[in-house]
Parts: sequence; structure tokens; C-alpha cells
Amino acid sequence: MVVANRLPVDEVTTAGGRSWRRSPGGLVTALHPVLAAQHGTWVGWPGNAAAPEDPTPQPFELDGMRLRPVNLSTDEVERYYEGFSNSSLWPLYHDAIETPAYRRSWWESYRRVNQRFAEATADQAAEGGTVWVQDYQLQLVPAMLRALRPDLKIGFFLHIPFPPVELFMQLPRRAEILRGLLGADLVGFQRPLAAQNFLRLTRHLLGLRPRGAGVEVDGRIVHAAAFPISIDVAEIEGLAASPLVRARAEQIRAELGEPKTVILGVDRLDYTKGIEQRFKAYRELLAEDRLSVPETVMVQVATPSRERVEHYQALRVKVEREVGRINGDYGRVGVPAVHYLHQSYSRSELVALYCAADVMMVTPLRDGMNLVAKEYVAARVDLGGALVLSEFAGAAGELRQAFLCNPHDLQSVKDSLLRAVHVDQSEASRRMRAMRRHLRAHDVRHWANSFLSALGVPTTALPNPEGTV
Ligand code: GDG
Repeated sequence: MVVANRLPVDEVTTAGGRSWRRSPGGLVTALHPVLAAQHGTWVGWPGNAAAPEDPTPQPFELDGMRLRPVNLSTDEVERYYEGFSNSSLWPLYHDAIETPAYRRSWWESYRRVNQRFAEATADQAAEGGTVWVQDYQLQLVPAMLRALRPDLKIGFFLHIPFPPVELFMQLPRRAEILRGLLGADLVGFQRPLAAQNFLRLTRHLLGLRPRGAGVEVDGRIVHAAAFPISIDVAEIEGLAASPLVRARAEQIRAELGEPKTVILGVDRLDYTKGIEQRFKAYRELLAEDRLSVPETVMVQVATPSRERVEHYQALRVKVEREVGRINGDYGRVGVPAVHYLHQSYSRSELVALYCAADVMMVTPLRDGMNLVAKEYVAARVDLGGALVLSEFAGAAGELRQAFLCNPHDLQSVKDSLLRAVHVDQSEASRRMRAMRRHLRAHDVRHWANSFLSALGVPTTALPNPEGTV
């Protein structure tokens, strides 16, 4: 079973009634293939606020998975999701780039919702089954679930960074969160440093004794390790090689006016993603005449995200002001310097954009992994293109041949961007080939299989990673 804040679907109302559609996002992209292959159950919130009179939702089947919805009320969406998860935990775990806010009512709601998820899971899980809990919204679930169902094998994976001890210590209810995580048998992180932060914290905050790569809790050993998440490489490669997507990529370049260099950014509109820093670097290079329009154009897809959270509303204003400034100073009629798209696209349109881009900019100030960087590399079956990648994205630990930069240092972003723009063809393909080789051996099935094997699930129960690339 997988337990995650969101079900991997959105409920849509059409003229013909209500139906379900697969939704975008890192977690969904990563876990759908794994669960569909195993016909497992996914427990999660369907994404819309429920009215108090709504009946307890029943499980249903979709795309080879069983889905068990957990309802949230309007109040819980505000306090558990937008509040504690996205205004307290999210900024704190991302180096407090924005100041985390805390309210006691948010915490209470977080605790209550975590309990509901634990109960729904306990209710569905088979005797001695395996449950894999996902991400920062559900950190209390492992301990709550263990209390209800000690027979289960419980794994937890954190998709975002785990902060250093000094930062975590700021969190009200820090010991409860830590004890919640320690209900798992295995706690997985994106990077080894995050696992070390976690183990250090168990010693510092709870005085627990280290046991190898784990810690002893109530006579049990809880293991902690890094499992860098990946993507469905075969899916992206398939799209990138398809005639429709190739034609669309050419069409995009034509629509952009056949520029010499297309620079691309694709992110949820989130303050961790370094979108402003990227624009500033581009603007300065235009001002210094080291790049020029229309030889160069930038396309920025900024997928709408968490639009009711204050930090996100403020970010949108700042980003759009910057886009207006660049276009005002460097655009011409019919030839903008930046194409800014605050919209959500289909997977095939995204892959067409990846294929059309000479330079991909992934410049987060802090990011657990960043799947967009990996998707760009997977899409470049032609070995074309160059990736500018922040050292603060988890992906930088693997994609070493990218043009790495420090997004907190504008000069570093500018230098890496220029190097990527001017790299010669043979060096670019050499870099791309090396990164592609790594990804093919480390796709999302490899990620899931390594986590589940470390949790003790027999490998015969897992999908075959060889079959994917
Ligand atoms: C969290 C962590 C970690 C984006 N726009 C559209 C769209 N996307 C897809 C991308 C990619 C995914 O969403 C975004 O994943 P990221 O990894 O870049 O970022 P987060 O959403 O912040 O994810 C992150 C991840 O979890 C997994 O562990 O890597 O560090 O923050 O797959 O392609 N997909 C579609 N239309 C869009 O407009 N279809």
C-alpha cells in the first residue's frame, strides 16, 4: 500500500457527470508505475474539500490501482494542508528560504488528519502487509499506524530535504514529529546528508542510541538511508522519440521565430525553485550584451501551485513583475525576450518543450531531488541540449556532467548559463551521454525496488527494472 497526501488523480466534473483524471506532480509521476505494476492500494486525499454531510468515501479502481480516498474538510485543507504542511514544514525544510509560520490550530489539524490517514490504512492493509508512507504531510502516520497495526512493515520516504539539526530545532512539536517518523522500520531520504541529519537529530533530541546506519527505538531498529528518486525513463524516451512530439518540438522552435538558442525553465511556481534568480541572470546577460534577442529566447513554464498560500501569491507578483521588466526592456513587437506561461501542460507538450530547448535551467535554491532535470536528460535521446543545474537540487548528486551553479550567487548562474549556451556540440553530447547512462540504470523502478528491498520486501514481488529501458 502507498499512503500519500494526494491520490494520483483529480476529480473532474464534466457534462456527463464526475470522472477521474491523472494529476501532475513529482510524487504521482514517480509512484504510479510502481503501484500499477503491483495492483496495490493508494490511500490519499482526492483533492477537493468535502462537506460534513459527505459519506465516507469507498475505494475504487483506476489504471490498475485500487484507490482509497480520505476526505478533508475545507477547514482541514486550510489548516493541515495550506497551514502546517505548506506554511510551516515546507519553508522550514527548505532552509527557511521564506519564514515558516506556526499556529497551534494548524498543528491540531495536522495531527487529526494524520490519524485519519493511519486509520484508513489500518482498515485496508492485509495481515503482515507492507505500507509505504510518503512525504512531509504525513510524518505522524508511521507511529500512529504502528500503534494500530503492529503486524505491518512500514516504510517512510521524505521527498523534500531534511533540515540540519539547528533548523529542525525551531519546529514547535519537533519531538512529536520525530517520534512519528520513528514508527517506521525504514526512513528514506533523497540524499545521504538528509539521513545523517535525521540520525543526528534522534541522538540530539531524544537521546537515542545509534545502531549502524540506524537507531534503536523501544527495542526495534529503525534504519535511515538515501534512495534518490527518479523518473519513468522509458516513458519520457518513448514520447521524445515519437513522430508527433518531434514534429511539435520543431513547430515550437518555428513559433518562437527560429532563434539560435532556446532557454527553458519548467517548474511549479514555488519560491524554492529559484525562478527569480534565473530571470535576473538572463536580464543581466541581456543588459551586458552577452546574450541578445531575438537570437536567444527564454520560455518559462510556471505551473500554478498552492495559490491560496500567501508566500505563493507574493511570489507570483514578483516573478510577473520581473518578466514584465525584461520584456519591457528587451522585447520588440511580436518578439518577447521571455515567454511566460502560468499554465499546466500535457506530458507530451512538456517533452516537446524539452526537445526544443538548447539549454534547460533548473536553479532551485533548495530541492529534494528535482525530476524536471532528470526528465530533460531522459528526453534528449538525440544527445542534444545542455543542462544548467543548481548544486542545491538533490539531482546534482547524480547529474555531475550538468553545468552546475550556485543559485545564491548570480555570477555563478550567469557563468553556467553562458557556458551552456556556448558549449560545443561534441562536449555537449559527451555530457548528455554520461548523464543518460546514469539515468537508464537508475530509473523510478530502480528507486522503488531499492527502497522496498531495503524494507525487506522479497524482490520477486517487485517489477523488473530491466524491462523498463
Ligand atoms: C517534490 C520535491 C522531488 C510540472 N509542470 C507540469 C508537470 N510537471 C511535473 C514535472 C515533474 C513534476 O511535475 C515536478 O517534480 P519536481 O521534482 O521538479 O518538483 P516538486 O513538485 O517540487 O516535487 C522534489 C519530487 O517531489 C519527487 O520526489 O524531486 O524535490 O520538491 O515530473 O514534469 N506535469 C504536467 N504538466 C505540467 O504543466 N503534466
